[in-house]
Amino acid sequence: MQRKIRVLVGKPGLDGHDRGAKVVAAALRDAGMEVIYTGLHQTPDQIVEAAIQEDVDVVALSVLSGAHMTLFPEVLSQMRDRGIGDRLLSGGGIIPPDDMKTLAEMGVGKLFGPGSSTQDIAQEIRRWFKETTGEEPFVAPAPAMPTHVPMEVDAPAPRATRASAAPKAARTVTRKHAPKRAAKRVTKTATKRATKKRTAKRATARAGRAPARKTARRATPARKARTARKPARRR
Ligand code: B12
Repeated sequence: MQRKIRVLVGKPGLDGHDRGAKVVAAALRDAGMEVIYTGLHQTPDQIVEAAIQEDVDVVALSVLSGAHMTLFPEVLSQMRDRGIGDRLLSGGGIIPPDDMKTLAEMGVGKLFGPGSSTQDIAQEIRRWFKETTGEEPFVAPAPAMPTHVPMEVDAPAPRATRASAAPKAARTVTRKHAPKRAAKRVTKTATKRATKKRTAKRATARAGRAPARKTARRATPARKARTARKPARRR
């Protein structure tokens, strides 16, 4: 019968880089393993205690702080002292190849650096499990293909005239944004018009004339008299 491999993902020390640990923990869970994540800032003692309590097959540490040459040997030593030295101690993080070699000679399993494939990590854990226990590990079936196409969410809003030509999914997503865009366009045009008017007014004011009027003034008798009294402009 197939059994789920139990893995404890631990973050020892003051290292706050937890992205890698979370990515690996999620990937191993998706691959069909039982994963326990300790969370940040655990001591080697706490990690080994949790490994015993949870009866895990694998203790996997994530170390990006540079303290791997202290933390891995410490956890390994405690695992041996407390009767779980037959389990796999593995992990990853910022660990130079030379240090990986030294740790392997001490008895630490394969370690994974930045850019490692999570499939390779899962495969290595399964390989170790099969080889050590002789049991067949449970492997989760491959996930189904996604049914939605997220690309369409960012598709530009179709023009009103071309709306019917746009693919259906894109139309549904963008329609709710269309009024906003239209409002923006209106505001833009109004602002442009107002700026144009203001510029024209300033230009005429600078030239010393009154701004041109759209409608001609009615020639009232009083106005006629005023115009007649005005002296002719000198050149
Ligand atoms: C993102 C990042 C941060 C983020 C962390 C966000 C977070 N919540 O994780 C922030 C901005 C907070 C940060 C802060 C710091 N950072 Co930083 N950071 C990085 C950066 C750019 C990427 C790390 C990352 O998330 N990668 C993506 C994940 C998915 O990849 P990963 O962690 O490497 O994991 C993969 C493998 O390593 C491995 N793996 C990792 N864990 C595990 C666990 C198991 C069980 C297994 C099997 C495999 C495995 O498999 C993973 C998948 O491929 C690296 C540079 C780099 N290119 O790696 C620097 C880096 C890690 N940071 C560094 C430093 C120095 C710091 C600071 C000390 C800077 C400072 N002076 O403040 C602080 C420390 C903060 C702290 N409290 O610890 C140094 C570490 C140097 C070292 N150890 O020798 C690095 C290498 C940058 C550099 N080149 O100098 N950092």
